[in-house]
Amino acid sequence: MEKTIVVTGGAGFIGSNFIYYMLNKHPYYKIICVDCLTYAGNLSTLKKALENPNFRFEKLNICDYEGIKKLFKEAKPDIVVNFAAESHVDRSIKTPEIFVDTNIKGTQNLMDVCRELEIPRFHQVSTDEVYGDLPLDRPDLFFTEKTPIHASSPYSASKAGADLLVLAYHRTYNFPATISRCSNNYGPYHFPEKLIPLMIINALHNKPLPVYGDGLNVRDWLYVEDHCKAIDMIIHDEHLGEVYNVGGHNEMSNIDIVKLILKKLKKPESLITFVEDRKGHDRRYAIDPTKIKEQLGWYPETKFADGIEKTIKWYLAHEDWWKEIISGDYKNYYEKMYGAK
Ligand code: TDX
Repeated sequence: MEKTIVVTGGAGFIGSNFIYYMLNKHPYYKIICVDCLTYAGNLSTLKKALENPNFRFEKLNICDYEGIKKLFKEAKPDIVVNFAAESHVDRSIKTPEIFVDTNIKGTQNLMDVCRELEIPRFHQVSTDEVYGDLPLDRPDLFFTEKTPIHASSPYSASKAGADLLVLAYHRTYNFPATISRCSNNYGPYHFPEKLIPLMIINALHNKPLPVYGDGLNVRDWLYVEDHCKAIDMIIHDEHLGEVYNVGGHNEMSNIDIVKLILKKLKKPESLITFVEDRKGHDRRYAIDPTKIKEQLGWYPETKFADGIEKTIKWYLAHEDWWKEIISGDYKNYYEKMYGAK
């Protein structure tokens, strides 16, 4: 059956991957991308999608009530998937207010328009960071959907705030929403301020690889396409008010990831530079994905060894994409963040 899906934040990393996934998986669906193209949104990411007659792009901020309402009234989406967010922890430490505006108020605004126009389905893309972190010496502990919210950074607090609003809207107004909380993603179109693309690009330029603190912090990595598959399954399932953790049990320390990237690119480990730690740096994230596996039959398809190989190849083949980015705002940002370290 034909459906219209609005994807907010679709010019960003996970949103754009989701658009390509959906256009391919559901050739009869209409996909509308809403994105205000901040520094992290790049329209060239959607170049191929723009050639597809089932795809349309709208430059709009999710905080713009009138603009969103006008679009939703005209397009009558069946589902709204909210990826739009400020997502970089380090930026949130420097400028928290924009995280509150976009991540919390933007989500509220979208939900209010959806309620008013009785849009049948809303999905909030959240993060495992809302659970805070786990100790390194307790490998037996994982985040489940019942783990208390315990955010560490302004970024994760803003995502947690949005999650609480979504659940409150569901309870109070019977708002037809679901939430997914995924572990760290990697893959094509990952913005070069995040660990994996930053390290690949620095290594290619023989520049120092800045590892925060002791490099022993652990993240649970999932290939972005597996995350897209999980969201596709959730939005096609009729259970509402549910939270699903998404992760592939692939925990790795930052330093091991960095060493692996250097090995794959045949670059020396002497490029590794330990720098001042991130403030409030979460030690370990680890997702228990039992619920989504058992209830929806989701499982991750890409093993980390294959996913990282594909990702590195993608960055090697798409220099144009990331060179354009690092010559712009990103460069100023980079100097501000790392210049003094
Ligand atoms: O230069 C760096 N050096 C470094 O050691 C950068 C950019 C990061 N790191 C470390 C910090 C983290 O321990 O690497 C780890 C990963 O860092 P990020 O890529 O910034 O991701 P993280 O902070 O784990 O948050 C990510 O996962 C959850 C995403 O950026 C979030 O948007 C998502 O919600």
